Amino acid sequence: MKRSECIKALYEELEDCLVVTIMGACAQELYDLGHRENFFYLQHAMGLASSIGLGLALNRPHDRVVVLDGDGSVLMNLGTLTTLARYRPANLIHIIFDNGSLLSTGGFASHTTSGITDLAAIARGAGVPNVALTTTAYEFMEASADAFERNELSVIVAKVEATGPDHFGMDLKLPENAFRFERYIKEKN
Ligand SMILES: Cc1ncc(C[n+]2csc(CCOP(=O)(O)OP(=O)(O)O)c2C)c(N)n1
Repeated sequence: MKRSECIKALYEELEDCLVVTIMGACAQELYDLGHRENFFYLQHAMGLASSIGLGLALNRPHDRVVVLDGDGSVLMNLGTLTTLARYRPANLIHIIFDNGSLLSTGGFASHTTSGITDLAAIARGAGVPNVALTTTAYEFMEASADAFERNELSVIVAKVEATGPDHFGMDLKLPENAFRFERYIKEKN
């Protein structure tokens, strides 16, 4: 399964959500589908997309927050799963695209490569109430639909190929994206 296919399948569902992505390939794939003001592409701060998602979810309990993350990023901030589980925001869906690789910086192997580290098991052990491990596009769609229907903190680990876009470049720098994202949230209600 490819991450780009998963993001494409989610794209309509993301319309009214607050969406935070990691940098690099994941951000580019979402951006290439068409930027929306409710998308925030976290640059530089590897590992902290889920922490920003948690802050948003706790402060905006009536908004659905979706975090698009990577295995390397989650491994860099592994405590995030325990913090999510402790505060348990029902409006947060944390999707981890596990390609076993630090793809955006050259494709180095991560700890999940060859099944060494099981992020879904870690999420369960951390106490996340709804965890799904998906390896096919069908499973991913089922798990996402289920997570969007629930009113419960969800982590979906999607095992994807270590492939990304053939180009990088977004006409939206971090400060502008941040200002516009903040404005979107303020104007929402
Ligand atoms: C603290 C920190 N270390 C390293 C980097 C450089 N860096 C940017 S993206 C990335 C890889 C991210 O890997 P992953 O989360 O698995 O996503 P993928 O690129 O595979 O989609 C790295 C190492 C960074 N931005 N910040």
